[in-house]
Amino acid sequence: MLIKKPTLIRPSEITPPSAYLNRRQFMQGLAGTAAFAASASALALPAPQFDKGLPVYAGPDWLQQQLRAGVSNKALSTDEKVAPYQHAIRHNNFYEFGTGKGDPAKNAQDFITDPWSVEISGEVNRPGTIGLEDLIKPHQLEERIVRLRCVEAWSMVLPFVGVSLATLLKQFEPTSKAKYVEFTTLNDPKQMPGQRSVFSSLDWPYVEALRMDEAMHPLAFMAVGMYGNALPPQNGAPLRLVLPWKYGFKWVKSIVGIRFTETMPATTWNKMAAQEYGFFANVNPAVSHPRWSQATERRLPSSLFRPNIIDTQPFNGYGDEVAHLYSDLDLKKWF
Ligand SMILES: Nc1nc2c(c(=O)[nH]1)N[C@H]1C(S)=C(S)[C@@H](COP(=O)(O)O)O[C@H]1N2
Ligand SMILES: [Mo]
Repeated sequence: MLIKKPTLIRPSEITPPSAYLNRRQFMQGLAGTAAFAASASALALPAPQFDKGLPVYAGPDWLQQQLRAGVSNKALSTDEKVAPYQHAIRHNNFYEFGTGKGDPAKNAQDFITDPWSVEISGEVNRPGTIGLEDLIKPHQLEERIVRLRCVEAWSMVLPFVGVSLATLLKQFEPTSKAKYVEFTTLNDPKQMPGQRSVFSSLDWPYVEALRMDEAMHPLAFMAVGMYGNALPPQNGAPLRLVLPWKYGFKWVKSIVGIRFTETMPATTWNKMAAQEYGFFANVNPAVSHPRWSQATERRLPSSLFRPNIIDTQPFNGYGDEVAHLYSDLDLKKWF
């Protein structure tokens, strides 16, 4: 059973990014960092600090204070080895900033994430626009170390900091008509080169959604931080979903809209290719993508000599927690 009573840890126990790097990775990181550090130094707000040559994102003052005041527990966390920080911030999917894995780290550094607000709408008693600080400040921050399994068959273990999604959503008082909740990424072609690209096959803004019972599940999480600090822009600053039992494409980044609906919303990847990307997108080794198997995954970091291929688990290994949500669904049909 993953669900334990949370305990508080002292701020001094928050793990700084450097502690996630072993010495060898640190040396490799430095060797490859000069060019990256140079490009990241011409920054808009918030300016990253550098921790052993890697950019660390402080975020706004209120968030930094909240992070230092203490982050709770390791409840719902895996004890697997966390990906080295430099991999987490340089291997990204964030098509708004380009389709290459290294594009977001290059193109998102000037992305303005403060001030930020989120519009709450639809089947809800308390709609309106709420500033990020007002959304997050009332809640105790929590660290969750989770597996991210991309539909492209790679995975990473990442340490997020944030708040349970249920806690955030309940305060808006969804009505009894709210059966789904939809999350929308910022639409800003001026800042997001991928949204200007004529080659883009995706419709903007990026939208994904959950059934209400999925959104209210204790594993569903809203992150504002990573590796003990604010979220880097390439990882979806300042606010992104963490849904450990679902393929990464459901983990919407840089959220500006939360809408409660009675009917199933149209979602970005499903609209692009419904036969390849289902609405539910639960990790499932038994249902292949039409163009590749989902039975195994490449756990990052990996290399030619150490490919690090592991078996993919149903619901990404979180079946004990979430399988009951889908007991009446044929998962081959509702993939
Ligand atoms: N807005 C937006 N959110 C997104 C994506 C995207 O392209 N745009 N890519 C998704 C995919 S496919 C994955 S695997 C994860 C990757 O998260 P990471 O870059 O923090 O590892 O973000 C998801 N969230
Ligand atoms: Mo993905």
